[in-house]
Amino acid sequence: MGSIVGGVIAPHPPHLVYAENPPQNEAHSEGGWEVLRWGYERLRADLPDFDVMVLLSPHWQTYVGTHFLGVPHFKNKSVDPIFPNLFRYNYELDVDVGLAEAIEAKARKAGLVTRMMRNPDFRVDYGTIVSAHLLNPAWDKPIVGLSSQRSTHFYSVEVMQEQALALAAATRKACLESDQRCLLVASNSLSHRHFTTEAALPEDMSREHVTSHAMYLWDMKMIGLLKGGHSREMVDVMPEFINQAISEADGGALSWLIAALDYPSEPAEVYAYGNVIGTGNAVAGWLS
Ligand code: 2XP
Ligand code: FE2
Repeated sequence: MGSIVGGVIAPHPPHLVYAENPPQNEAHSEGGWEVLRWGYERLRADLPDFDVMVLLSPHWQTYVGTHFLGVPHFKNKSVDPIFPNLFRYNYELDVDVGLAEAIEAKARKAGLVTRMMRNPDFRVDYGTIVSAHLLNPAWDKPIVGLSSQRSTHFYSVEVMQEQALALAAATRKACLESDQRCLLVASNSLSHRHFTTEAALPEDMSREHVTSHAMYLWDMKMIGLLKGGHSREMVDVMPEFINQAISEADGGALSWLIAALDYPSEPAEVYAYGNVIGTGNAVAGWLS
C-alpha cells in the first residue's frame, strides 16, 4: 500500500547550495543565508522515512502540457541562467519512472495534456536540483519530476489553479495506489520580487532584506495561514497572492501540493523564513 508521508515547501534559491559549498558545485562561497539553511537542517531531521520525492518545479517550464521525467538516471551539469556565478552543479540522480508514468496516465485520463520526457541528455532544471539537494544531500532516493505548465502567464491564474488541482488529484491517486512512501515537494519561494542588482560579494548579508514591506506582508499572511492550518484558504487567496506578491507559486507547485495533501487542516511546521536577493522564502512542511 502506498502512502503520502508528508509534503514540504522547499524553495530553491541556488544561493543556499552555493552557501554550503558541496563538492558538486563549482562556485565557492564564504557562507550566507544561515537562517534558511538551518531551517532546512531541522526539516531534514524531521523528515519521515520515504522512498521517493515527488517534486514540482516552476523552472521546468513546459508551455504545452505537464511533462514528467521519464528516464531512470540523469547525469549532467546544471547551471542557473540568472546566477551562473553561484550555481554550476554536477548532478547525478535517479527517477522512479514507474510512479511518474502512473501519475502521467491518471493526469491524461483526467483531461490534462501530458508528456513523458524520454531524452537521456535532458538537463534537469535547477529548481528541481536545488530543492532535491537541500532535502536529501546524499541523493540516495529517487525523485519524480513534474514540470510547470505555465498557464498563469499564457492564460490566467484561474486556469493555472484548475490544472494544478487536477494534477494534484492524479498525483494523490497514483501515490496511494503505488507501493511507495511518497514525499511531496513544492519547489518555490513565496513573494518573488528580486533585486535588480547583485552585491559584489553575493553572500554579503549586510545587503540582504525583503524587497518591500508589501511583499513582507503577503509572506506573513501566507505563513500565518500555514501555521494556522488554513490550507484551503491559501488556495483560495492564491490568485491575489500570485498577482500582488509576484509569487513563484505562479508555477502551480503550492496549489498542487496543498490539494495533493487533501487540504491539511493541521498546522504546517514553519522551519524558517528568509530573504534571498529580496525574495521571500519559507521552509515548511506537513510531516506528521
Ligand atoms: O529566480 C528565481 O526564480 C530563483 N529561484 C533564483 C533566486 C532567488 C530566489 O528566491
Ligand atoms: Fe526560482
